Amino acid sequence: MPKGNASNAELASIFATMSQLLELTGANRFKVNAYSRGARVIESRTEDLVALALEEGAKKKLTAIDGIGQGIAEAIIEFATSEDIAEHDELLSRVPAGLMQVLDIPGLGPKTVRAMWQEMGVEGIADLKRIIDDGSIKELPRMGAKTIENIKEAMEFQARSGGRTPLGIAMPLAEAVQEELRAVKGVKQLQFAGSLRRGRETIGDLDFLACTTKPDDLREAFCTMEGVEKVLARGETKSSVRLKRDGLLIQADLRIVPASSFGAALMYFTGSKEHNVRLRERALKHDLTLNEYGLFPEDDEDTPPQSRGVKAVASKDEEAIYSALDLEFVPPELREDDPVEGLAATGAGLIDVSDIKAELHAHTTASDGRMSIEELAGAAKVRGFHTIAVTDHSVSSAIAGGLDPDRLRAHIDAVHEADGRVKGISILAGSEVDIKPDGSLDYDDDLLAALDIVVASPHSSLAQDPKAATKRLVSAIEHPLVHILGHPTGRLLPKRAGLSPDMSKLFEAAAGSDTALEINAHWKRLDLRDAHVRGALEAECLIAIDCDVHSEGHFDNLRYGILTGRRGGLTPASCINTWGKAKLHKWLKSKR
Ligand code: DGT
Ligand code: CA
Ligand code: CA
Ligand code: ZN
Repeated sequence: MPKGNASNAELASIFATMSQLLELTGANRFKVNAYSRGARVIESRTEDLVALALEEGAKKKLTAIDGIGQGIAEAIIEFATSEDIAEHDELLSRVPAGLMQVLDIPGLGPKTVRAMWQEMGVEGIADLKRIIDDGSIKELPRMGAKTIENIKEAMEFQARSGGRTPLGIAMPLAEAVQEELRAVKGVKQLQFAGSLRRGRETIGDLDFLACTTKPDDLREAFCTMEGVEKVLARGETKSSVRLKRDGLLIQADLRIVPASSFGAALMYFTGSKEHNVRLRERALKHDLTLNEYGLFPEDDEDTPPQSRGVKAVASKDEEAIYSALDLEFVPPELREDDPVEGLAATGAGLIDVSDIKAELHAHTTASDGRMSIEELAGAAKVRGFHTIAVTDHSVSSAIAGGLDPDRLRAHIDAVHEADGRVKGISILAGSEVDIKPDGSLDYDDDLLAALDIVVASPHSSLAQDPKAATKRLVSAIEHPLVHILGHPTGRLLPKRAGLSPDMSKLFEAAAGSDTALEINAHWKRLDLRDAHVRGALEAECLIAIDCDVHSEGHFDNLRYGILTGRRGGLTPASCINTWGKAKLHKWLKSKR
């Protein structure tokens, strides 16, 4: 598919990115410089190079331009004809996406960022913040107090550029604020609402609701709490602040409402807008009117009922309002669309964090994880899991320390040996095996058959065209030795879209071959995403929710995977991680 409307600027930015990626991966200077020069040259040209690349004798015409060599000319032609550059995809798959944000911090060059990544395991802003906070950043060369101070300043500045905040960043921040404000004298109720309560994958702003006997105190606490950079509004019922914490800049609203209408306000400000609209329509059909103060009898007056002392039919809690509308309670995660349909399909018995009994996608120090087999097993045991699967990377993921067949054989023995030694949890020998662009797997069948569990995931060529991506993923799903398709699209929030296969074909294949589809719980992935989960369930697929553990903290991302599952209507029965040990192991063995 020719990319007819791509501009020189777009092309230039790809080459500039590639140059940075090359530098981060430690490529030689010549190539790094050639690409960055190429980017500048491309940007400065007035003729349309993408169009030129589709002409007869394109290569000759392109290399005739000073600053464009063979390699770059070929890449431009590849871009013009196929819409992507394989080398670009390959580089993107090797470098953690968060690292580019670190590189974007003013004053941080590729050399320093590479050292942070390779020597301290920094993969994004949160990691950088961690090594600054615990002081380990000082171990890097030329890292004095002044430099560190500058980096901190710059991180805050970068965060200002804004955009929507990933769920996994917004949630801990909102919970911290919630806890602080609940401790303020007079506060009876305080709860975040909005998209965060609905568990959306990204969050625009934070919405808090409160009931208090001392509104002045709460307003004061809100407007002066840690990190408030600017008070945008400070009214009777609504205050707004710009909040800056941990390098993140986000707006937060606080609404103080009467205790008698807390439920109605919580419902209104949880949204979504669409859900509210449906509820109001439904109210009208019942001769009722619904607003943020309550559900009232409809009487055709212009003045709102609450200001005329009209008694609400329901207002104090959400349950009562749904019930007065003849609806079951709709969990916030399902409040995106029609309340009746949404609920009728899946309202009761949605999955919960406490249902999860196994982690089936985890890495150790054998590839790019931070924990040994024993440490991983210990962390899983603490969480009450009956099973942990060790699934290190396969040989193609070289940058992630992927195991060649000999190392994998030794690793299988080490895992089985640990399983015999460690009591109270079952440790499975597995692999996160790369699905190559053509759909073949990274190990031969004999080796795969020696594994207790196989998670097959795409890591490279993630800009592949949809048809090829569908074929690739379907063949992995249908491979008789594969148990789980890991992070099916390979997307990374917020920027990398990942593969866009025909999902219905994937669902059909997965249901037909009894292969589970993963919800990767890392907040950067959430892949399957909510809508995909719903589709998969409609096709009667099995779902796995896994944390893709690389370090102990990753286990805590489980809640984001659960929220995503709930948004898709997931119940425990369809999620293999909730099954008892005997059932899970029997299912695993059915593919051996
Ligand atoms: P966000 O912040 O962009 O991630 O998304 P939300 O859903 O948190 O939206 P936000 O913060 O603009 O408003 C919070 C909730 O308030 C929203 O989900 C529904 C409710 N709401 C806000 N504005 C309107 C409106 O104009 N009509 C209705 N029906 N509801 C609204
Ligand atoms: Ca919001
Ligand atoms: Ca808001
Ligand atoms: Zn993984």
